Formats: sequence, structure tokens, C-alpha cells
Amino acid sequence: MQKTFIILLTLLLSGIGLKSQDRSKTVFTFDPLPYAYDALEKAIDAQTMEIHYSRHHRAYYDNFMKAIAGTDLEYMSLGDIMAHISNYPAAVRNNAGGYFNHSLFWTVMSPDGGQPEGALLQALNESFGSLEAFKKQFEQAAATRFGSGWAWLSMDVGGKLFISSTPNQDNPLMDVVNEKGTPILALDVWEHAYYLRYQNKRASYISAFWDVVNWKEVARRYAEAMKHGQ
Ligand code: MN3
Repeated sequence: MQKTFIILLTLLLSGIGLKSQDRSKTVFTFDPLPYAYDALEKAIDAQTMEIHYSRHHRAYYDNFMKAIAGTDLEYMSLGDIMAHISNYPAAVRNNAGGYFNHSLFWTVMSPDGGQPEGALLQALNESFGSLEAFKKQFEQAAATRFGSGWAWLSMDVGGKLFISSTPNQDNPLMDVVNEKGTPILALDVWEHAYYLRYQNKRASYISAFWDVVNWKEVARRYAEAMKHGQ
């Protein structure tokens, strides 16, 4: 009887020990830019890319790390943090958002991103009528965002594509936004993203963006979102 109790107690304690060892911190990486600063010159100048990546993006990352230090958020996925963002301080919302949004933005641009094709092109045609109509609606969302923010192409829970825009560093994964979904394409329309070359001409920056969209990556994200049912 006593022996059984000791065995049970040992199992219980080792179980607890295992559990606390399993509780490892999430690794939020500051990934390298996947191309040179001057690679997107067709649309974005090298100096803008360098400042945007090495200073703005870096600051969002560093401040996100500071904002979650010593809290349970250090153990959560970025997706879970976004899904419950209304529970957390503004420093988390702004900097987790800034970190996520820019990390996505860098990957959906490329000097040789091709054109939309296959399942993605079909979905764009079905949702917006044509590729041109999609571009027009996306440009409209980017152009009419007052002040700082982002334009998005996302997939909703039903697997349908939609366009939206968010203020500041909010994004479609956050519980605070009206139109929720999984973003697969993003455009930063903060002035820091375009002012050196385009000054107040945001529309010129937006139309030049199409020259550097990484459609292969957007298609990969589309397929991934379809697979996960959202
Ligand atoms: Mn930015």
C-alpha cells in the first residue's frame, strides 16, 4: 500500500517536473531581410528600405520584447497574442502588431515575384471579378486609409478572400478589428514607408508596389491558409 503510494507520488512529481520543463519561451526571431536594401528599387529606394527595416522594424521588435518580458505572453504564439490583443496594454498591441506586420510585409515583396496564377488567381477572380478589379479595390483601401496604417488581402473563416485596411499597427488577426481573417498580402502606408521618394504622393507608391509583389509567397500563404481552414 505504502509502496503504491510512493510510486504514485513519484509519478505525479515527475509529471509536474516534466510539465514545467515543457513550458519553454516562444522564440520571436528578428529575421534578416530576404533581399538587399536596393533590391526593390523599382518601387522602394534603398535608403527607405534600410531605415524601415533596421530602425523602424527593429524598434517594434525590441519594444515588443520589452513589453512582454516577465509576462505569460513570452510563452504564447504570435497568433494567440493577436487573437486576444484586447486583453493587453497598448505597448503590446502596437509593437506585436508592428513586428508581425513588417515581418509579413518583407516576405510578400521580391524583385522577381512573378504574377498571380493557379488557385490564387482563380480565387482573386472569384472574389473580385478580375485581377484588375482586385488591384483597384486594394489600391483604394490603401489610398483612403487616413493617417498611418495598412492595406490587407486576407482569407476569412469561410475561405473567401477580402480586402481591408487597419489603422496604426493593427491587423486582421487582432480581436479588435471588424474584418477578421488570415492576411496573405500587406502594404504599409505609413509615411515612413514611402516619404523619401514619393513625399505626399501615396498613390504613386501604391501603384509602384505591384512591381515588387512576391506573388509566389502570396500563393504559398494562400495555400497554407486554405489548409488550416482559415
Ligand atoms: Mn512600417
